[in-house]
Parts: sequence; C-alpha cells; structure tokens
Amino acid sequence: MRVRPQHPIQPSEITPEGVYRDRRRFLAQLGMTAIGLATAGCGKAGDAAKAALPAAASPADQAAAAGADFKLDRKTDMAGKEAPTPYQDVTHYNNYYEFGTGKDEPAQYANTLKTRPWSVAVGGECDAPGQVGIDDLLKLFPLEERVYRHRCVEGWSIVVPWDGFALGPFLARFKPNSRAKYVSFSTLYDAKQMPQAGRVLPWPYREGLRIDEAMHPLAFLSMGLYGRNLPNQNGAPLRLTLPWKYGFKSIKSIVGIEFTEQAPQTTWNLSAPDEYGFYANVNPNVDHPRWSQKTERRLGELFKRPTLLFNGYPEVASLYSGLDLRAFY
Ligand SMILES: Nc1nc2c(c(=O)[nH]1)N[C@H]1C(S)=C(S)[C@@H](COP(=O)(O)O)O[C@H]1N2
Ligand SMILES: [Mo]
Repeated sequence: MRVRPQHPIQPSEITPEGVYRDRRRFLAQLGMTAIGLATAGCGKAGDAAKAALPAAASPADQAAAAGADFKLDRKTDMAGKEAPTPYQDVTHYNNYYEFGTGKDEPAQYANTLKTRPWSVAVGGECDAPGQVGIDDLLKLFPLEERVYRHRCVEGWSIVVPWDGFALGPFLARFKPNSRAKYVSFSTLYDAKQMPQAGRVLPWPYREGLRIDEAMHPLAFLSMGLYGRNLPNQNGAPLRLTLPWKYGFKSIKSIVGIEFTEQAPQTTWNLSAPDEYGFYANVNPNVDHPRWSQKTERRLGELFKRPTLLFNGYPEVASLYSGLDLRAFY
C-alpha cells in the first residue's frame, strides 16, 4: 500500500546534528514543565534534567553500528520539512510505565525485557484466529519507513522515522467477521521482566481502536526506528504507531490482539475516565481537565508550538464526521 499523507515529513531532511544545542538546558526546561503534569504520567518531574546524557553519535552512525533484523524499504514517498527528533532523545525520553514512571527509566531498565522468542496471539471476532511469531512477521511484511509526529497528552512531541508496516493489511489476514466493531491490544505483563508493572495503572496495559480507525492507512505497526531494531524502551519488538492520537494509544510490546463487538477497556481510560477518553484524538480545542492542549513542546526546541487538530493529519477527519469531538475526547 502506498500512503501519501497530506502533511508528511521528508526522510531526506533528517538533520539531527543541528538539533543538538544545549541539551542540559533543554532537558532542565522539560523537567520544570513536567511539574504541573506529574499525575498525567510524568512521574518524577526533573528526572530528565538529572540524567547525565552522553553526547551521541549521529543517528545514521548509530544505526549502521547496531545493525537491524530487517532491510528497510526506503522508497516510501513522503514530502515535508520537519526534522526528526535526535535518536538519543527518542530513545531516552520515554513513557513505558512497566519500567518506571521517570522519563529516563525505560532506557535504563527495559533491558530486562526479552523480545525473542515472541509471538502475538490474534483472536476474537474473526474467522482466522492465529498466533504469529515475530520473525515470521518480518518475512510477511517488508518494512517501510514512516516519519510521523508523535504528540503525548502531557504536552511534548517528537518526530520519529519509524520502520514497520500498515496495521490494516496485517489485521485483514485474520479475517475479522461482521461483529468485529473494535480491536483491542494488550502489552506483555510479566512482573519478572517488568519490575514496575503492577503499580500506578490497571494491568496489563491495554488499548483499543474502532475497526475503521485500525484500517486507516495511517495506522501503523512499528518494529524499528531510525533504520534499526526498536529499542526495548520504545516498545520492542512490536508496537502501535497512531500519529493522529495522543501517545498513550500507541501501545508497546504487543502480545495480544482481539476483535470485539463492544468497545474494549483501555488502560488510561480505566485509570482516569474524565481525563483520558477512548478516542484520544489530538485536539487543541479540547483541553485536558488540568491543562491546555493548545500548544506543545517539541523535544529539542525551546519554544512551544501550536498543537494541530489530529496532530496535523487531516486525512483522518472523515472517520469522525458527525462525532462531537468534545463529548468523544
Ligand atoms: N505498554 C505501554 N505502552 C505505552 C505506554 C506505557 O506506559 N506502557 N506509554 C504510552 C505513552 S503515554 C506514550 S507518550 C508512548 C511513548 O512512546 P515512546 O516512549 O516510544 O516515545 O507510549 C505509549 N505506550
Ligand atoms: Mo503519552
């Protein structure tokens, strides 16, 4: 499938070295911003400021050094001009509560996650339920690169060159039946591998989509970023990437997928239903009850930028025609 988003970003315009300015000051600012957001999932404000981050090699150098389990199809046609966020920031400023609530904790602790062997069980309302091994998946779908914006509900954002494949054709393999109105996803839940799982949120981490949202060509499953294997802290070996929704919808380290007739329960909605809706579409006009969603801080930038409806992906708007986005946040 060929996808041509209306506001995409050009892979060839990756100029990460230009974004390395005063990392310390920038992270300190983020830490300060985080104070007001602590219960949104930011955890300990200022963690990022305390973390001593070494200067990183360029993303291209790191990718070349690390190798990958896949060969990337870089022919994906995308035009645009937003610079991807440096690899070091994308992989050291994370939300992955199974490994702690501090932004730097997933990078420190997610090495205990074993990503092989790994399989994903797909079932529920479908005619061809099954289990697929992660390495078979790599053979089934050639990976393509999608440079997507990612906007966290906490008010920060990044731009990431993801490597993966469209969610729709993957789901279609399992032949969802006419009762399949929704798709539910769950993360591995293993206290041995995930020392912090069991705290703060209802577990396992679960997310869900309406089936037509899941089939939208922008919906993506990622297995890598910056041309190399997905680091554990970013959701290895397989995660959702839904660029028009707040980041918490993009569930990491998926082990289970189920087609359902009723709307599935989702983790953040269970935890605080008045703050985190099922849809969670990025929307500057609907504030979080405790803060504005009108602007965001792009990692690497000093000043806030305006947040765009559907995170700047208007091609999804038709999914929600007739839906009151204020009521269905
Ligand atoms: N299993 C799981 N998936 C998760 C989370 C989590 O805590 N656990 N955090 C979510 C949130 S709030 C965000 S913003 C993104 C962060 O993805 P990143 O760390 O790759 O930027 O992952 C989402 N997926
Ligand atoms: Mo988030």
